[in-house]
Amino acid sequence: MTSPAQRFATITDRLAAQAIELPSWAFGNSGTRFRVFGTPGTPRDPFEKIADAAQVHAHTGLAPSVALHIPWDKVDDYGVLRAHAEEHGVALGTINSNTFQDEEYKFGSLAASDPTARQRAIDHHFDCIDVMHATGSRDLKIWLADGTNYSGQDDMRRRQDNLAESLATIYGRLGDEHRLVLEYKFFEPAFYHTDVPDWGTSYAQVAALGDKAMVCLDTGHHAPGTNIEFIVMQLLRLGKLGSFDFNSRYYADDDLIVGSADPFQLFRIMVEVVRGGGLDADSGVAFMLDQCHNVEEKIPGQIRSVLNVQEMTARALLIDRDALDAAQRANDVLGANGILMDAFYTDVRPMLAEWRASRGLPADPMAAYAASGYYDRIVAERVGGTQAGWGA
Ligand code: AOS
Ligand code: ZN
Ligand code: ZN
Repeated sequence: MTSPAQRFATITDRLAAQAIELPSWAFGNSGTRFRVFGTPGTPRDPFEKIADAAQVHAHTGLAPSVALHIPWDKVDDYGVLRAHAEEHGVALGTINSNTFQDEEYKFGSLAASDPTARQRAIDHHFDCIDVMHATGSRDLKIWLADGTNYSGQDDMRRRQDNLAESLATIYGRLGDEHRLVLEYKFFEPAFYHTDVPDWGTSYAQVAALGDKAMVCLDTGHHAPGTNIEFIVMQLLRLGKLGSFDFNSRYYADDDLIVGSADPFQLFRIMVEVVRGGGLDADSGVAFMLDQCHNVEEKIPGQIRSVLNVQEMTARALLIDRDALDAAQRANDVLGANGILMDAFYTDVRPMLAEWRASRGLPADPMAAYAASGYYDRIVAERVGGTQAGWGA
């Protein structure tokens, strides 16, 4: 029987390879439909958002890239933004499109019945692909607000066909090095039907496109009680899990700190990621956060999230796989469950702290950030921060 510390020593190589992408919009002000609260020191432009994201990476070694959202992160020269990111020790990552804020998209975008709205949305994605060439990004992430509020409002079948055609047009424009990831969400802003409501629809749409099209799984986009880890397993099994949008929820699409509402669910998801090879270098799975920090400080909010992902990854890696496999094959119900729970209940925090310090990182990234003086500096320097985007 090996000790937890001995077992931990066997997983550090895999932990060292972990990379979690941060969303630029997490650093801007955000809120609910009731109120957007301002936060002192909020970035005023994409350059400052990237500088803040780089703080998360500097303190954790876990977040080497930043996802952009177009047009919230629109700049004149993306080459300059890319160089700025590199100077700060991070890369530009996924490009998120936006077809939900313009008047023209009132009745939908890529799935809309109106050909003018569809063409506008396709053209926007062409612009995003141009941005990807300049930023060196691999992934174009598409989340659609398309849907209807009332039965009979529009023809669901026609909209699905429109969507397939629009996506094929965008797919044809991708560079060889690019991928398209299609995110699903079961409701909101549409309340009767959504054009990409579930992983099956996303899978059907991307499977029709080709190898460079994958599914994006946002952990907050499922009905309560959904077994998300089953979906993770299935998409990995099918070779179509392109990316995660990690966040946490109690009710709907709450976009809270990852693992805050249900750390055990995050553990179960990471168990299936490990089981399905999603952590392997060649898996291609992008681990992104999709969060908004409404009342809490944003940089520590992101630090807490990436640490939570790291912690649950470590626990998932600690599972005694051989013993679990033997127990499962023997139909040892409680034995198998006990092996999983032993890993979940292993407190890896002291081991992670020690390991971080051994790599020249702060043992306690939250405390190190708080002591760094960065927050006071940005509060003094920045006045009039921008909003993350909703309603902007
Ligand atoms: C929306 O609910 C989705 O989660 C998208 O990923 C969206 O583009 C992102 O939250 C940025 O606002
Ligand atoms: Zn998302
Ligand atoms: Zn969402």
